Amino acid sequence: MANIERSLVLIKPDAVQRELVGEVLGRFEKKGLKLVALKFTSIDEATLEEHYGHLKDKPFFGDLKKFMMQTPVVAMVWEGLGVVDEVRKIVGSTNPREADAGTIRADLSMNVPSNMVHASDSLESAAIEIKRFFDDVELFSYEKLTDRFHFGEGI
Ligand code: IDP
Ligand code: MG
Repeated sequence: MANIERSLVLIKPDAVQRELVGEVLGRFEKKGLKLVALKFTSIDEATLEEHYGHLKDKPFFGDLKKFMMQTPVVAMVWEGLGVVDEVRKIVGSTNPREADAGTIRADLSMNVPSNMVHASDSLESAAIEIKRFFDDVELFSYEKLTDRFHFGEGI
């Protein structure tokens, strides 16, 4: 089927601390995206330096790494039509105070780096990020009864 994509999402330590894991996960689930991988895992510094390599020269990089290592994170892969953009829409802009109401970041957070979630920003980065957090055997392909509503012709 055309345009079926996968995206990596991390539920960050602020959401874990604030007991909002279920709330965040539920927003993706309710949208009709398909969960294809899920784990609770801690991220080491070397992985963060890769994952946030584009920010390594920023003055907040040290704080960002410290924040991301405060607790384990929930790592997930979601699948769906145009899912990379859909997930970014549900997540909202990086700065929660500039994010649109209705997004996870606008509704549930106020600050950076503690903005609840990471989401892949392109198909290319999604492919790299999924490999960073999951082995092939941890990614599942399966049929769901709702696939006919959310995938393909939609009937
Ligand atoms: P994104 O998460 O929306 O893709 P990026 O620019 O890739 O945004 O930044 C990655 C993460 O780094 C953000 O989600 C946020 O947690 C943190 N971050 C971004 N800008 C700042 C900042 O100005 N101060 C502190 N943390 C920041
Ligand atoms: Mg980013």
